[in-house]
Amino acid sequence: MTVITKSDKPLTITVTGAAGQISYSLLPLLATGKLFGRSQPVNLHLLEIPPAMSALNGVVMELQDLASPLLRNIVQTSDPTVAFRDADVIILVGAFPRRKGMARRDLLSKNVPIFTGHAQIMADVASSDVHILVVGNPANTNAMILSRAAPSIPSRNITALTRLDHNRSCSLVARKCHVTTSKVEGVVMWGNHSATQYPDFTRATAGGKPAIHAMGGEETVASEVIPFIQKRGASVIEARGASSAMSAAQAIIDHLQSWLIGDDRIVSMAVPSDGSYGVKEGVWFSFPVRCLGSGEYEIVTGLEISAFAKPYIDATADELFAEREEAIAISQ
Ligand code: NAX
Repeated sequence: MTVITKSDKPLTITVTGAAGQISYSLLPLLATGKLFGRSQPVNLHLLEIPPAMSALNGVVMELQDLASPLLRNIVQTSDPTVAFRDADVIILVGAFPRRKGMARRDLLSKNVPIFTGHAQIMADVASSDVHILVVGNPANTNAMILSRAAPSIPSRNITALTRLDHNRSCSLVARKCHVTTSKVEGVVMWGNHSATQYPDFTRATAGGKPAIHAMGGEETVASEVIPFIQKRGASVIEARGASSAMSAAQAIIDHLQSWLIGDDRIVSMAVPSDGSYGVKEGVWFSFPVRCLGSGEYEIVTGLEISAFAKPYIDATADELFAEREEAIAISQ
């Protein structure tokens, strides 16, 4: 994928759930070159459900009022065929929200048809080299369902967002070790974007020195630090009365920049498992990845998995396989 063109040809980015709160933080970043740089024009195709079209119209007015020279064409629509046509990059933010008291199966039963329907349309009308990021929850399993429903799209071109969890962990290390986040390396986010996610600080360094002692040692990491990260989303909701949006939007930009442009650092992305670390194929699992540029990546293999880490990785893999079974049963 040639994502940075020297020509004046705009890249087309489709965003679903475009009138929602993450998109409200994300769209200005896309429109002003924070993803592909200030010489790459973009078209924005914005998809919403019919009841949200009026709100979307307001968002579009604001996008126009940004007066960004990079923003060429804006399409606002409730028709996925229009939204996905010729898309180079698709960011799937729109999803049925989890309501109070809703079991995970209920959430899956609402989202499986949405992602299945979108997948088939994308396969037909998007660019032949489209790259798709799934954000809407349950993100890992939505990505799996999407891939099954659109076998003509290479599964490597479909990833799900765990970069927010990764960024939360890097920021925590930086705060504990009194360094800037640019000095933090080696954090890995394993597994599902859910409460079973495993933020792994085993190899984390701050300014080149192991961070684990400043984090309180293994016992404190287990009893306080890992739950702190796993519950961070819930803490934001409790404090703000709304879920993470600004940080989610930035994580989307970070994920896409690493994936599509390249990154020297090892980052975390949910990608189709290739069997690495004993995680069987069939689920989108967050692994440490090295992004090679132009949408190419490789899972970093050979990291030692300690006796401390293994039960966490197994638990989040088990959850993803259980979700996979439920989602497939719903789709049949
Ligand atoms: P909002 O409820 O503010 O926005 C979602 C928007 O999606 C709404 O405007 C809704 O009308 C639209 N929508 C619903 N069904 C649609 C469909 N079939 N086609 C197009 N649009 C549709 O939620 P927001 O806070 O923006 O969060 C969006 C999603 O991101 C949620 O599923 C949320 O759980 C998920 N998140 C995922 C994260 C991750 O790291 N993977 C972190 C942030 C966030 O929690």
